[in-house]
Amino acid sequence: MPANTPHSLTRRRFLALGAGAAAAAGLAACSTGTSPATRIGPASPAVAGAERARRATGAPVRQVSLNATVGEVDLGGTTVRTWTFDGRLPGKEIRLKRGEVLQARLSNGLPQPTSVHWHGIALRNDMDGVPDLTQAAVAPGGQFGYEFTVPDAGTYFFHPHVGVQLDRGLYAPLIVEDPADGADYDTELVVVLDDWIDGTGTDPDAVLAGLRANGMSMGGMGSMPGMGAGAMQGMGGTLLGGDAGDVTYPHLLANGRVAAAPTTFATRAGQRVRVRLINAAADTAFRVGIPGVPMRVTHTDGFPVSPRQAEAVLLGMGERIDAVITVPDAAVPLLAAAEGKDGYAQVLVQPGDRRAGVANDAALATLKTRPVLTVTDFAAADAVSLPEKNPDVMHDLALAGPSGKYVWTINGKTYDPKEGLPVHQGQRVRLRFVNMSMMYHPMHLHGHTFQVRGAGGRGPRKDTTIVLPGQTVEVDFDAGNPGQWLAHCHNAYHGEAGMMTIVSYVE
Ligand SMILES: [Cu+2]
Repeated sequence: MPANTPHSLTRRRFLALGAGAAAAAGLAACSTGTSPATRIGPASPAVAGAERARRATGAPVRQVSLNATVGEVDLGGTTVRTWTFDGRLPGKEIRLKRGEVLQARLSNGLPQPTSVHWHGIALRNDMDGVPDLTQAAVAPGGQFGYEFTVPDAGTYFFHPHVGVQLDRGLYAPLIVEDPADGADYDTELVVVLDDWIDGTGTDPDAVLAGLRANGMSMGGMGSMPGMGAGAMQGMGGTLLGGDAGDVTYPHLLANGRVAAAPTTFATRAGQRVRVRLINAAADTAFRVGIPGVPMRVTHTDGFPVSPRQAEAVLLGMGERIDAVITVPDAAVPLLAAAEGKDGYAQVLVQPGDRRAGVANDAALATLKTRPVLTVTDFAAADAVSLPEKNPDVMHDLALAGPSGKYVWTINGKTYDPKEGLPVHQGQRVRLRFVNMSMMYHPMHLHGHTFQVRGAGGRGPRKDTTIVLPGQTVEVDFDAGNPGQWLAHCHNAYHGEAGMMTIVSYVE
């Protein structure tokens, strides 16, 4: 089915068509369990062995503490009570060099169990932060010590992997520097994007409960606040091919601030700035650009691509893009427009004492008329492109939901920690994401960076990639990091409503 399925199709009808297509393709037969007895679990010697192989003797150790806490945060004129790391939004950036060791002590001051997942890092499995799969959740008042080597440079972030805690304020950048960094830029700007609802009279747990209570009527028919972005705000004209989201957010944030009270990046005209864009939202994709200022895109999800000039880029939830800009002789807004929804966030790029107003409708309108580069426009740099090889194993992940209930499935099932897609160490693995639903899904694989297979062969290296409605996306990776790894939708509500499975290394 084409990605531009007519919007007049109802979700239910589309699902019926999707089910038929799946049966025709034989997808119904593809679900495969892995027995816990044969699994290479987080405590396996193979996991410790992989970490030893990554760690150089005498590798520097960087120590940080993370206190998950409840408190008030000012979003820029609006104060909300929420959950953050150490009272900051975003949390304090962690920055280290490739090959260094991160020791992070998490203290849980929240009323719920929590964990930290180090999004995009090919780390040891027992430090991946997935409760019941790689560790026990950290109870309220409890602590956990994370320790792992960071093998690859790039732009990453971290967040809990419990419930919909990601949709509170528990996130921060994790930047891994490469010795060659800085050759083509003078300074850096890290921009974390978010959609915000917590502490505005509701919270993410209540939003999820509302979606579940509304079931099939989600998508704008319900009367509950917080729901209905898809139907109410632009089924048409988006890059997402269908519903833009399940939740209507009162605020959109860049580096913790609403557009009306943005942060300012003080710089100088002519400076080359490496902009590290991170989408930490739960249910919102962003179209990002600086009207009139071209961006030279250099990395997707931390890994280098053949550089491309872009006027705008699309970031789904969990995705990152690095781009170099040259600061003009005028203040300009870096705009992040919520794709298919209303609203935007911004950071002001301000050379010297040049003043900028907040972005106006004209600047936003300009952004929305410019070409947008998406995953299909990028190819991995030669140095990180996987060598051509036929896959040793292929797994289909049929993405569907919801029908009747607010449930999102992979291969007809909701997440079951005992089920998985078996792989063996050393295999070339191909995952095929087959989207049978009306909504896009940013699909994320833990512990690996796959290579998207583009129409012309080799696409970019990524750990999160958007799969549009009706689309099939193939990704390849080499199974070189033993353990149990989630593969899931990075829409926090979809993941929690079932759309997660496990890439399961087995003996
Ligand atoms: Cu999804």
